Amino acid sequence: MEKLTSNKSILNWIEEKVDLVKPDEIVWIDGSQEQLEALREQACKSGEIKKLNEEKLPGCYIHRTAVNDVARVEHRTFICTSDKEQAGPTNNWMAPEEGYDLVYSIAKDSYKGRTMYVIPYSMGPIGSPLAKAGIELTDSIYVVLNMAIMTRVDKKVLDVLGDSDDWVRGLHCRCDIDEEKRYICHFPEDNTIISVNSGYGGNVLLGKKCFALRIASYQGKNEEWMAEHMLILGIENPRGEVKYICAAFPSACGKTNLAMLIPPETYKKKGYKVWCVGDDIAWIRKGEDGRLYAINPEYGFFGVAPGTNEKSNPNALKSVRKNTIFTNVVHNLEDNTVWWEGLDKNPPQNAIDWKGNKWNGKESDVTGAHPNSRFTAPATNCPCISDEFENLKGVPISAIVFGGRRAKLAPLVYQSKDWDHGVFVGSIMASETTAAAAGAVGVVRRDPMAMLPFCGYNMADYWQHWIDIGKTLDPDKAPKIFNVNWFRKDEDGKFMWPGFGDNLRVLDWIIDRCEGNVEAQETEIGFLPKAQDINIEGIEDEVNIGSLEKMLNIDASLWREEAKGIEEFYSKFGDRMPSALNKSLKDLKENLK
Ligand code: OXD
Ligand code: MN
Repeated sequence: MEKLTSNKSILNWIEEKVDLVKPDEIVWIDGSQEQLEALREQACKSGEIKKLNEEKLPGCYIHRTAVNDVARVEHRTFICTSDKEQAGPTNNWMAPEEGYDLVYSIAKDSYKGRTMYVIPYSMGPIGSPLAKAGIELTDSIYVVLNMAIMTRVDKKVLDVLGDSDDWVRGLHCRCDIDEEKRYICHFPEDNTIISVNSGYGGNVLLGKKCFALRIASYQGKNEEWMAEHMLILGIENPRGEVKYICAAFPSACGKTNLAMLIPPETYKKKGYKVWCVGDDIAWIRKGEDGRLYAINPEYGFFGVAPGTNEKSNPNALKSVRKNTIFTNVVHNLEDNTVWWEGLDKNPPQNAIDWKGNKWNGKESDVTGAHPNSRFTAPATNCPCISDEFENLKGVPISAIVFGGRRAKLAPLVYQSKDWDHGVFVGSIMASETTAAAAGAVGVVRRDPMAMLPFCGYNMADYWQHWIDIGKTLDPDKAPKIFNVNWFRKDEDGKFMWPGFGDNLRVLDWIIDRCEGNVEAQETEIGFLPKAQDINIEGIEDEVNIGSLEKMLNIDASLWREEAKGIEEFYSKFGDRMPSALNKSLKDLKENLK
């Protein structure tokens, strides 16, 4: 087949990999609908995917992964840098030579009898100065079809790249889906990712976590930009002005829901709108005017299906009605559609569960969909996708928001004192575990900037990079940094804040702070709202000034305990800890005395 480029660095690299894995055939993916349609047909014939009801779910397909291959495998994910310290205490490390030897020995000859698909793709709008190119080699049509939704797969990527060798190399080999030989290895010094023995999204859609976070965070450090695990949303006020917020949350905190939030009635009536630019990843860089600009490097949503419903996220439901791939959800045989726990109260009676077994929703005592079952949907399907989604310059960021799930500790919202203190607030992010994850409930897990599994280098150096970026910004133009906690509980263990669309009320205060429109009170941990400044019009039966005051209360003894936990966490990083963060911790302890 015709090669789509004459770029030597690409052709040489592919030739080397062909020699290694020995495919029967090589197919270049040009991103055309005809080619993708032919691949869908082929995958339907082989049973890799199944076509769903064309009337109800046009262009949609369902796929099941192997039962041992349903999530990212952090314990088998490696950062392979020459110096172990570069990967830091929070990453698994291997020396590059050892990493290559290991994955190459597994990948060797593994494409025999198979086809190699060459996928040229762009993370970010093609031609944007913030975008980056990648090539993924894969032996899975499922990966090709998902990449074509999640990234911009197009021959144009190669035309724009020309002869440059600034592109990320990705090799994916399904091999035998052997858990014991599953490795996701990153070689940041060579812009390379190699993934073997998996067919599950986060391990094999190499543009997403592997490139757009792990490799990109490393690139960003060297090129003065930032790759962050953040949603991007725009809030339009009744005057038609839109302010953009980037927000980072650990898993199980409703990030995709927040990214597509529907304003409460009172806000809607006044003319407020919320626009989604991205639900998972933001690439952020200083623009010519000195402000920080963000793009969403992705082109689709790879969202968790269970729990997605008309109340939690109506816009996500609308996004998955066409041209979507569902993975590990229930296949409803009654009308050839899909279902998952938490969609509605009507589980199908005649269905196939995520493991491929017959399943009857009323009688089965096992869940039908895997808790980490997913939809892969084009971002442009989303009813509230921002007009700026394809803007080559990105959107200017007014605020950065960090969050976590804390029953008693963190107030509903607080603002950091300045940029460096904001970096501290991000670095101490933590979440209490829920029943959704294996292990004990309520255990505090530190997840700085929600980047713990995604930072491609030493986390202490990453914090220093944040501080260094701050130094390049005029304080008037730097985004203000906040922390939110939607999950504060009362004495009876009940959530005090209604959450979902009502979270806009908190974002509203945040934007007011950014605009200098509202006063705040200075406390031990930062600036807090006065209870009366959070707009509760329309939810007075759920929230009142008294309960708001409780949600904004700071329990100094709990915070003193927290400071100990932070100190312990920081101690893992030794002398690499940025002095600005040590200082913020010292100040916090002083304030709490
Ligand atoms: C994701 C994750 O899949 O953060 O987005 O795990
Ligand atoms: Mn994520």
